[in-house]
Amino acid sequence: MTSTSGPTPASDVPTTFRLFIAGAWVDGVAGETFESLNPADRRDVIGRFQAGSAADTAMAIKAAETAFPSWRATPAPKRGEIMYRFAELMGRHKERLARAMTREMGKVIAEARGDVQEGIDIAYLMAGEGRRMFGDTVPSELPDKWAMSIRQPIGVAGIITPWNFPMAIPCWKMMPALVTGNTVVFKPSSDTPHCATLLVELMAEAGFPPGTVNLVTGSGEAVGNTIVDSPDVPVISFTGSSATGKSIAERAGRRLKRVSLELGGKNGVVVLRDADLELATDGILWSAFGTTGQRCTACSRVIVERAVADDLVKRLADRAKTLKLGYGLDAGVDVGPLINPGAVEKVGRYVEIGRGEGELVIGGTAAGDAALAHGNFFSPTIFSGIKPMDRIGQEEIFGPVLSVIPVDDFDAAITALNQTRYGLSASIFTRDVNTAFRAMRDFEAGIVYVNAGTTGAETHLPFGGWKETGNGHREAGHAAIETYTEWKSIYVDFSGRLQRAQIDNQ
Ligand code: UN1
Repeated sequence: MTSTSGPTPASDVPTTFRLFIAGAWVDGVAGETFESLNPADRRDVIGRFQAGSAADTAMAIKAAETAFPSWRATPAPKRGEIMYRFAELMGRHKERLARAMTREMGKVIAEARGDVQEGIDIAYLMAGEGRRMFGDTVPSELPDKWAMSIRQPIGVAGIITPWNFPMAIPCWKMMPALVTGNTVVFKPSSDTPHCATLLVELMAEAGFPPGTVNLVTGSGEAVGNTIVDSPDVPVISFTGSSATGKSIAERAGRRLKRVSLELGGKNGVVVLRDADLELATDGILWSAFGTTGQRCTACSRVIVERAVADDLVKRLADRAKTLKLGYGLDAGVDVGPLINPGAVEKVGRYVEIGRGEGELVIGGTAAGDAALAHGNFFSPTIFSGIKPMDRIGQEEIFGPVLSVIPVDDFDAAITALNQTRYGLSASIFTRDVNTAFRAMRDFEAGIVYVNAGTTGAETHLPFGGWKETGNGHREAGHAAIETYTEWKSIYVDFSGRLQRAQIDNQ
């Protein structure tokens, strides 16, 4: 195995990792591989990974189908026990997993530990779900008759995940899928195949039977599309861009598949004149520049009452200046790199757009420091004087770019907050309880925070957004179970005679 403690010298021969199909680690049939690089230092090759093909994916689907009948028949509490063991293993390996994550996708080590912890949390939650998975038992309208509903698994679940939460999000999806008795084909982002491999290694060690979890690394075209188009994968869960999500929904819609989508965001923080501005500054910086702005929940808009706008912008800029960019395993680093050079280019393009729309207060450049020259760094960037419908106030940038939008009053703030095609998370800083409740009622978002930033959702409440952030499904919490189960309503008549519902009970 390669080192996970820091960049490996370029001369090291990287390890080649494999696919996991039917309980065995195997090479892809085409024998092609791709590299995963450290975004903080692209000379550091983490490993080579199989560029899985349609044929590999078909084998993984077959393996998952074959494993389904006995996994479905395994009592849910027993499935939960395996999941519990997986959670324990993740806890034991937390530091190793977190360091590997920082190396592969860049988030600073404290946040990488949080990502692993989020995976552990959902694994424990779903392990317990094995003993709940509630249905309804209701009185029948007829005598000597029972009426109840149960949940049943759907079949093979296609799990297509992003790189920004490379352990938490796969766990959010795979744990509810598996505890409810589905089997899984897992296609991770090609930016984080190592994180995915480490997770699946631990899943195998925890005792998930062969074929219940299959890992196929490779491109969206070869692997993702094969999963989405396969008649043998009836449920798909995807987190990523709105463009890919729409295309998945269209393709899967042709086969009437169940599809759960978690897509873009343009999350706003409202700051009112009565707010604790120091607290608001803390919350905004954490949610705008944490994970280098690469969270679906990241704050990229601050909507502030004009009376305190200048004060807030100054506080944000003063503090943003002190944030240290660098390799997330190095002590004192606050902000890691972007995921790849394409992301640096995209953020740069938006900064150019922003220059034409408002005032650049701080940042705006790919980091020039020689020590960072081999990484995908971009400095924390703040624009002020942005109008609600400006492009940088509307489009998802997925980087460390914050737009400050001044408005006249609270009503204008609510209008601006809701003037977006997305609706994932939103927050308000105020000391007025009446205003806070109005915001809780009127913000068009799946997650609302009061006196906190837009990030930091916990795993036992539903996670997901309104409008173009998704298609109405939710991850995490009990809600996650809905995606992966079919309802079955069951009536048992023990009267010994034919009783006709809606007829004999009049
Ligand atoms: C994401 O960015 O897709 O609420 C997930 C949060 C994290 C999850 C973010 N718990 O910021």
